Parts: sequence; C-alpha cells; structure tokens
Amino acid sequence: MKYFPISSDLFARNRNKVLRQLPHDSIAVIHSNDLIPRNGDLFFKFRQHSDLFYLTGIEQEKTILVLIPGASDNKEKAVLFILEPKPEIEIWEGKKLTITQAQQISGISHIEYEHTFHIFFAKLLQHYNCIYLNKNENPRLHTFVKSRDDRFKRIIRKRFPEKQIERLAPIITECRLRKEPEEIALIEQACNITTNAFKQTVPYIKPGIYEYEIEALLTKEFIAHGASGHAFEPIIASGANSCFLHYVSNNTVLQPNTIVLMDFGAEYANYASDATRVIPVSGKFTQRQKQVYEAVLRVLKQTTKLIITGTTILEYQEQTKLYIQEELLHLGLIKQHDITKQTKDKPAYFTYFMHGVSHFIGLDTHDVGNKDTVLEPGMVVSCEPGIYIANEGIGIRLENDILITETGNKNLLEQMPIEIEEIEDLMNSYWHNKKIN
Ligand SMILES: [Mn+2]
Repeated sequence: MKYFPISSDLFARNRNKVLRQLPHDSIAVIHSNDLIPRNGDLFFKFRQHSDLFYLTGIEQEKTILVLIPGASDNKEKAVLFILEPKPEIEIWEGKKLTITQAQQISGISHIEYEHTFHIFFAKLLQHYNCIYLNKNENPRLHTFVKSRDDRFKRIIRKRFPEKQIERLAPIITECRLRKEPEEIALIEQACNITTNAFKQTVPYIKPGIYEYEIEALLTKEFIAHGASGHAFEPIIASGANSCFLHYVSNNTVLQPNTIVLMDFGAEYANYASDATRVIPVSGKFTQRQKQVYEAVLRVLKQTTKLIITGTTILEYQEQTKLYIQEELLHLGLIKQHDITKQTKDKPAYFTYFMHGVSHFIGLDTHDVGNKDTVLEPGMVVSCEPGIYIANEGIGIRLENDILITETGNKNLLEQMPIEIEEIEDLMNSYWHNKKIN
C-alpha cells in the first residue's frame, strides 16, 4: 500500500458499531470485491469493497469477514478468512498477506485461510438461524454483474433454504455515514493532495494543449504524493464540453478565451476527495465568463452556510435552486414570466442547472447516505452548484468538500484557490516567473 498504516483501532471500532446493531442470535458475512477480468489473461486494477475495507483494512481479493455478536469470547466476535499465500502465485503477483500481517492490519486475532471457510461456516450454521448478508443497495446502480456477496446469497438460499436472511446494508450504511477522526484525517489528506495537484497543474494551462495533458499532470501529482490515483474518472472539459456533466473523453484541444472545467479528486487510503474548479484558458476570464463564474461562486458560498447539523441535502437543495433562479434572472437567462408559468416537473432554472447540489463523500466518491439523511457532525458532503449555458459554451461548476462539525462546518478544500483573482494569479504565475528569470 502507498499510504501510512492506519491504526487497527479504527477497524475494531467500526466492527463494534456493526456488532452492536446485530441481534445476538444472528451472524453476518461480508465478502471482498472480486478481481474483475479485463481481456485475455488480464484483470482490472483491484479495489477493495468499501464495506470490507471499512471493517478490516484488508486490501486483498478472496477475503471474507464473519461477525458473530453472540460469541462468548470477545476475540471470536470477528473471524477473518484470507487467501493462503502460495510461492507459485507470489512469484508472479508479489507477496500476499500472512496471517500475522492480516492480524496487525485488522486487529482481528482469529484468522484462517479462505479455503477452510465453508467448513467453518457450515458448523457455525448449526447454532444460528439468522444470517445478515451484504449487498450494494445504491439506488443509482444498475448492473447485471453479480458480486461475491450476491453469489454467496444465492448459495445460501439454495443450500440452507430454512435459514432467515436479513439485509446488512442498512446497518453498515448507518455506521459509515459518521466518520471517525482517523477517517476525517484521511479525507483531509486526499483533499490536500488534490489541492496541491491543482496548484501545480494550473500554471501549465494555455491555449493549444489537450485536455488529457491536464489529466496527465494531475495524475502525476496524485501518484507522486501517495494517492492510489483518481477517486473517479477526472472530467477535464474545455469550451462547450463544460456543459456535458460527465464528460470524460478529455481529448479536445484548448481554444483561446474559452474556459476549462476540471472535476477531479485524489483517492488516498481508499478515501475520496472531489473538487471542481473552472480556469480561463488564456489566463483571464472574459466579462461574460466572469459574470457567470461570480454567480455560481455566490451560490456556492450561500449554500455552504446551510450545510449544518439537523438539515438534509433535500432541504437545502431547495434553497440552492432559489439562489440559482435569482442568478439566472440577473444573467438574463430566464425572465420573471418563465418562473410564473413554470411547472413542478419543468422549473425554469432546470435548463441551466440540472443536477443535485450535494452527495456524501467517504470511502466512495458518491458515498452511502441519502438526500433525506439528517446531517450530523462527522459527515462529509460535497457542495457543487453550477450554471450551464450550452449555446454560449460556458459551463461553470464549483465544488468543495464540506465536513459538518459541532459548531458549523469546515471546507476541506479551503486552500484550493477559487476567487477569480486567485485563479488568474495562479494561472499566470508560471509564465510570469519565466519572464522574470
Ligand atoms: Mn461531486
């Protein structure tokens, strides 16, 4: 791993949170992610299942965690199964975790090899009737691909039809929402790497370079500072591309006097950051670009103030829409009569602002948590209003990562330039220095 070791206390605390919510006469089983085949004999880069990482810190395939809240010995409440290291595999793939290493990382004392799992599990089932099984319940996920958890559920249903199966996802989701201090520190580290990469990259932006050159500079800075890479496919969208919300082709050449929207974030120790900034390609915003930029910046600042304990994303998002509506009137993009005659399904602002203003951030960029989750200290959300004017080729989105605290909130990207003067200064610093030297 590329990051500093995380204290096993964190994973033990996380497990205890889940254990406390499980009925005494039940057990829970959580599987790792699969190695996903790519083509030929290749696999996609492995990324651990966020739930399994949250509960163990183990970043290896074929890992299984069993939670047994009713175990009389505290040390038997979590049992972990890992891949058995084999020299003939290690010669190709490098060292796999030993049991001692897995114990140090996870803080779990009872660890066995994965091929013994089915014997252990069959014995365990003689004493338990209720099994909590994990599932990715993200409402936005649509896939035919079955996870190890999905396949395991099918086996249980077939082989043990008399057993009662319960959903584990709501319990883990509830726990993952509120971040422990160590987790906040890791998200902060991801944000700091992202901020640094932005400052290093922006001075190189100029007309004639390709969007992917910006992506390459960001990637270099991420990896060089301990990130595993991008937390999500970076969006480097210049000119009219900035109005396509999830544009990731990044293959257009930057034109003079246009803008480039960068939506990007480093992943550190499996924790995400998520930032968006907009840069004037020629070093200075045009009058119109500046107008739209300042409108979005005002909405960002107004919305940020609303992100406090007790509210929900759904609640303050309604307010954001009103702020945007107001700015659109000032920009001359909509008229008062557009608002008067708007319907609930087709509000006037929607042509220019068509996405949500926030999502939760954590082990996943779009982390667990819903729009109606009541915010509490320790939760982290994005704040990302935007205005997209397709026929002018101007899409402005500005995004910070906001930690909810006891006393209000904290912007974890506060060191990343965002004011127009800051952006223009940063943009011109490299060429300016060149001239001096
Ligand atoms: Mn985001």
